[in-house]
Amino acid sequence: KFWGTYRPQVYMGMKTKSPQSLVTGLMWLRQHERYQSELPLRHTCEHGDKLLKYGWLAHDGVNFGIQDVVEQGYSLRTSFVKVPGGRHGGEWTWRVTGTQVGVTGASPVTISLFFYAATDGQGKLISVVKDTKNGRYLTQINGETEELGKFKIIFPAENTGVDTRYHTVSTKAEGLHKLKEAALRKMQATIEKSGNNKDKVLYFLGDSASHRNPPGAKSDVVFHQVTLKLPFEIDIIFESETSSRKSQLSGETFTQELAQWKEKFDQNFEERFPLKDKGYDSAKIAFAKAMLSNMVGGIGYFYGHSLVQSENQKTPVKYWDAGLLTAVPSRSFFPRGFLWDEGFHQLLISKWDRTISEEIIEHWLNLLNKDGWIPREQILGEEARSKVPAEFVVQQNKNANPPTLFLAIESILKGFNKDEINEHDTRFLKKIFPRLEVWYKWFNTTQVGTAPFSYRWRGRKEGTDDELNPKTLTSGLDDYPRSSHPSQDERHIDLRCWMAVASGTMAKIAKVVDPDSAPKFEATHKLLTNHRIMNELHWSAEMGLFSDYGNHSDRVYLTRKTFQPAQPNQRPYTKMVRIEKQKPKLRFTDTFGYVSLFPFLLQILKPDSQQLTQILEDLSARDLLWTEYGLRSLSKRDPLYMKRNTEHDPPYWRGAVWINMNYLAVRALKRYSQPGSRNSEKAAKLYQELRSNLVNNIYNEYARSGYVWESYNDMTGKGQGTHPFTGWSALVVLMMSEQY
Ligand code: 6A9
Repeated sequence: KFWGTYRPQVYMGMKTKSPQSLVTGLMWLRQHERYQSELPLRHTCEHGDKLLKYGWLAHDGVNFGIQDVVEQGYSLRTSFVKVPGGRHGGEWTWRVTGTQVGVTGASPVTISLFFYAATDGQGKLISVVKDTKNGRYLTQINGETEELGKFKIIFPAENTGVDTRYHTVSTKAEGLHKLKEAALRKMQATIEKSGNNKDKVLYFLGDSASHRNPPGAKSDVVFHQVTLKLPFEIDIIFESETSSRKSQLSGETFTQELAQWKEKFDQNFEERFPLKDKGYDSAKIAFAKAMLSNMVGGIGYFYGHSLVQSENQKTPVKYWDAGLLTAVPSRSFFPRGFLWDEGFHQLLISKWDRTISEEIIEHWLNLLNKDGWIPREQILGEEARSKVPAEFVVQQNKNANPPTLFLAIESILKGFNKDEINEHDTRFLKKIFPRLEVWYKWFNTTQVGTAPFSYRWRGRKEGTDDELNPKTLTSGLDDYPRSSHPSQDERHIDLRCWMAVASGTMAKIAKVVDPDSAPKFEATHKLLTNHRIMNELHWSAEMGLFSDYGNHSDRVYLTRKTFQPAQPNQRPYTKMVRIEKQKPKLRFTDTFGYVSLFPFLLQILKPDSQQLTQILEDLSARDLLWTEYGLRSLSKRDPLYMKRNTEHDPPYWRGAVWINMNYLAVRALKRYSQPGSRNSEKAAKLYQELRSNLVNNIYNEYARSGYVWESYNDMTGKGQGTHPFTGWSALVVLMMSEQY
């Protein structure tokens, strides 16, 4: 697992799991195109590229992958196979296959592919170039880096059609976040005849280009430009000097090895997710395979440091440099690690390949600081930072995020052999336990509320009338309504439930690795799952729902007000501000939505409890949370349902259907449908309906739009927000296979 597609932010790229890794990648453009100011050169995954679809169809996280990238009029298939061996992390071959799609008889499209290799501050790359009648042809790159030793990247000539043109350039870039700029600097438009037309085409024309290398650049980059007509098939081979492989992995050998891996993948998939047995047709199974593959193929390796603000410092300080292997929520819009997303990701990944999950969990836990805190959003390295607006970069060291890694660990524990925990399992638990303990303690000291056994998310803005309801980014549910006036007296039911889960899992692990400490976790678990205490703190008897508590008024509104700046010569301006038509007071917030479901979602309620009966009844009410597309986040009858938070801030968790929460709901319904309780029949019925609503809608939207989405519209079922979002929305695979 040294080499991998650990650059999920680009359409196709590979690097090694090491700091200052050599990176390889692909850019492309369609020639003879009319374009305005922005050149249609594809590189990082962008909404603005408007691709019809892209993503892995098959990817096992280790050995191979097959991805389709579909553009208007043509598609590219990028596949790779890795080969272990040698002393430097193995070798690989990529294949790019171009196909024309759409109208038959249309004149063939001309594509330029730009393969590149780039260093990140260490190592060297030497181009081996041959001048041919088709241009300057880069036959191979000879390179060397600390961790790869000597290697070759070979560009075989087999697929040279008569019309194929070659160009190459060796250049420099300011860093890995500036590779596209480095390419564009060296590219020149020339006029070329094609048929009767004279068109603009873009080639590397060496040093006649107007721009020179930037000073002080730290990346060496070599580009291999191949310009050819569709259809085509091209291989690129990475060979290590220390490998012992006899035949080159290309051509027919590659075709065969790829087919073998694909077959194995299909078998493994069927074994782990038996979807045929569940009655799914081949289209839905292919969809599920793509979901898993994008989750696994979206794993990235990032290296760098967070910027952290603590109370003790005037300005943010650097966290230490560290590497992070992590799945990402979205390759296009947030290609980086998010703490609570990761727990959901690992629920799926651990069922595919437990060793990958274990490694990722260990990586995350290594980011704990001495206090026991893990930053919520991991923006590591220049490439990651280049995608984030400055105001989002700094992480606050008082801010939490749900400890969902416990869900993933719990799910991994379930897979253990109960009678005899083997050496591997014990080693894993021993490794993570001390870190989990510090993390758990951090929550139990910094995130507790004033009332005994209560918890409170930090990081809400106090004393502001800028927002309709001050956000709780830390909870992961951003603008989901909490008490209108944040204060010390608040208590949050979702955080309390997360801690109930955490204490339960801690107790289970402790029993294996540190039995003496188990009773204290068990005691906490007992307290946090005690119905009487939970009801006292959070059950709003008047409304019949679990609720947050705090200083709250539900009669708050945004209105436009005019302000006169201090300087008399400046013009008055207007702004939306919050006004209250009723003073806040300490009370239950009585909001019905995802947060009120937590004792059910995290299965803290006893199967026979009256509260569960109430929740199940409310779940199916169509004017509250139930929709044909899944459960919406906030009751349609809530005063803040689909309300903007500021004039610039549209509703996010105020109505939309989110898949992580729906996965927990489906999972809980399955558990509560076990016969023997008075709630089981109702739960069983809801389980079937909710599961099929979700699976059908996510699948239909994928078929319609080509993508999986961040959330789904509660009125139309349409995907919305960022895409592809094969983070937690990919949990649909577990719903299909009924693995919880
Ligand atoms: C904004 C914009 C190019 C928001 O999936 C990641 C998180 C979730 O953890 C959270 O629960 N998302 C959810 O409410 C996306 C957060 C993106 C923040 C970055 C910067 C990038 O501009």
